[in-house]
Amino acid sequence: MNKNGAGGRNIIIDCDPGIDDALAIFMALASSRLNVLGITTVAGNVNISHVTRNALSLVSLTGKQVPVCRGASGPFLVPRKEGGHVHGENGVGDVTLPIPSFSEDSRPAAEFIRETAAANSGNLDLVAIGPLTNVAAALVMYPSVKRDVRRIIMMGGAAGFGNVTPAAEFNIYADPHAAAAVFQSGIPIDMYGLDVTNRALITEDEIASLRATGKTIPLLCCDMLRTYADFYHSVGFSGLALHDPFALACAIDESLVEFRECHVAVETQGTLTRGKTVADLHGVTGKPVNARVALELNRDGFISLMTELLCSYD
Ligand SMILES: [Ca+2]
Repeated sequence: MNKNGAGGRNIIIDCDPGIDDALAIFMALASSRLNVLGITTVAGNVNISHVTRNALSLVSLTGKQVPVCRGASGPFLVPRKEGGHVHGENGVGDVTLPIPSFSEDSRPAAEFIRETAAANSGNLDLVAIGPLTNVAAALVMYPSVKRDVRRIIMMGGAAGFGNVTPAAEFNIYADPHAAAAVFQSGIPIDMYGLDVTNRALITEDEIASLRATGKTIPLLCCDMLRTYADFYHSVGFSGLALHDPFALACAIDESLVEFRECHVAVETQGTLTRGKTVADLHGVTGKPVNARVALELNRDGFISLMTELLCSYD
């Protein structure tokens, strides 16, 4: 039991919905093993107004209500980078979402993180599935956050190759200085990077099975995934890489992956490699472990868990 009397792991989802963020939000709110205390939004896939409105609409669709707090409208030091070519102009595959049934919380994201972490000290995990600007802002402004947050579960980075550049993954590249601050924070990090999420693929047959349920939320997910499919097919993938849903699934069941504990640093300067997560998998630097980097995954187990959660809505 947690302090709110509900079962499950207390989390805040920091996100930039985002098609794959949308699926992750639906999954989180359906899981009895997670207790979503709030959602904070950050500019990333699309601008802060779109991601915040999308988050409100997505939560409304579930029939639940959690605080949705607006966060950073751009990164600390670098120009803003959007992922609209992957996620559509409105961030959710240009699917029209319903008008939200409730309003955004008046607390800024970083303040909400501070307050919620203090109220659940040692019993709160941040699930960060967008650029890390809000998380870094909370750490910089409120030192108590380092003490109160138990773990950061992150979709971001790669021990291997990047996607937005040959070296860097989108969430880290979008705000490398924020990511560097998070990796230097001392809070234990579970890093679900492209090493696993590029293999967390859903096939067209599996999408067809979701659609065949005829249920509202699975159908909406399939509609959003159409835009996502256009991108992944254009870059030669055999399926659609479900980055954020995979990290969220691992917040529920970490046995879906195998980790390597190591030190991870973020390149903030390199002209070719800015935003790369440099994972010292072989311990050559002698620097202390600050992350568990997921390197292997149970794809079938992930798809099964995701399908179960998405189809649990009426
Ligand atoms: Ca995201």
